Amino acid sequence: MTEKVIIAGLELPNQDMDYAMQELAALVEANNMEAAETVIQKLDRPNAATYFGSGKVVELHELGESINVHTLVVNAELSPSQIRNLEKESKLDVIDRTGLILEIFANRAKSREAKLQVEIAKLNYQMPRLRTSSSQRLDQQSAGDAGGGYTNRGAGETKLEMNRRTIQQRINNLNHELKEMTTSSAVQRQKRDQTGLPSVALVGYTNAGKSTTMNGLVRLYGESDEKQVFEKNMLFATLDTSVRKLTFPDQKQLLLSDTVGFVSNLPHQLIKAFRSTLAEAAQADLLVQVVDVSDPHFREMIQTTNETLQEVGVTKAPMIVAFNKADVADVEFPTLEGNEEITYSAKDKKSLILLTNMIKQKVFTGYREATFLIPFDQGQIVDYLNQHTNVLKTDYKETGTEIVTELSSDDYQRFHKYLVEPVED
Ligand SMILES: Nc1nc2c(ncn2[C@@H]2O[C@H](COP(=O)(O)OP(=O)(O)OP(=O)(O)O)[C@@H](O)[C@H]2O)c(=O)[nH]1
Ligand SMILES: [Mg+2]
Repeated sequence: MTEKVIIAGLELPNQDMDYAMQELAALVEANNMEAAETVIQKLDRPNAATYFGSGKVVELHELGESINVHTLVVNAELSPSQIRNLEKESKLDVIDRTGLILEIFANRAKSREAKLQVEIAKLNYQMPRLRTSSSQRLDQQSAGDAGGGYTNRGAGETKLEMNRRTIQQRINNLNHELKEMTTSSAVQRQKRDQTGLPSVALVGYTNAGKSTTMNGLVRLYGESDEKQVFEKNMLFATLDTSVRKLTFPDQKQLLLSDTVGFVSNLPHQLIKAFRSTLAEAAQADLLVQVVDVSDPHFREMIQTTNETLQEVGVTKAPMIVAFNKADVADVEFPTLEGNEEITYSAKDKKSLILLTNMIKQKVFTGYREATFLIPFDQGQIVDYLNQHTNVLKTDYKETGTEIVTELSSDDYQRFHKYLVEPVED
């Protein structure tokens, strides 16, 4: 059964509260809970002790009693003492926005790498929130995670200190393990780089349609045994980066990766933890920012995505902005705006082909047509050209096989000595 909760936020000056609370409700849903009531308080600044003003706290308590709800989700990151005070006075379990997102990530993480990253983020969040009294939600959870080494039963300050040390030690160990893993994935990345294939990363706000776009492209150009990635109408469906190889009819190939989605105010602990995974995106030759153009707030989402990319250090890669879900946005599609923007639907084949052409134009630069004469005893070169380049014509001459083909400048250099009428660079 999904747990019913109350969601609450402060309307501070200059805030689009409807949007913020809608998004919080979607996050709550992504954590298998349901927002039964929404409470908003207008204030100039948060109350230092309880975040909400005292009248509102009483109201929250009464509301909880009357609808029999025991959990309050707050649309901000609260200080440890604010959570403590608010819990005490509202008699509700309090989850702040950061804690909520961390819980979602913890439930979704599948790969060892994602699990490690989420656990480090969670421990970093919990550390200042450890306390000696009461058995609160977070203490219970952390006890489970770390093998029960630090439940708090009011044993006093020394126990608390010890718990902090245990957690710090665990964070260090996990970081170490993660670093080793990242090193090996960096090695893998290097291996892929050596294949010389360009890489393209799908990035963007959560639920924009990155995975659907990836699956559509893989269906068209992927290897036949390539698995589909998980796509679903919920926030943070994807936590692990997946990479797929695409091969186009002209034999050109590239590596496409699907990445974790972003959300406004993504907890800094998570950004830090996911930095290494997202570094994958930083290595890409091209970013495709997928945007849900059917969402009235798509402009804010683009802004958040750009800011988050900056935060994780992805600043230099060229980017295409791909306005997705045009089929439900009442706009014409597929259409191009210059060679930097496309309006499309990830569920429409014509759209995907247009997007592909756009991507290809950006990443396959330096390709040229050339004619080679390959001696008959160099059959392996003929095989290579047939498999990896866009062969336009083959003729059998007395001295060898003549091949007219379109190929990358690397391959061009490689087979330079077999060129017929070599062209000066
Ligand atoms: N109508 C319509 N729905 C789409 C389109 N593209 C994706 N969707 C739906 O949007 C929802 C989210 O799609 P995903 O591909 O999982 O989104 P994502 O960007 O990978 O999301 P995260 O992994 O959570 O970051 C799914 O229900 C998709 O079926 C589209 O072009 N049109
Ligand atoms: Mg996804």
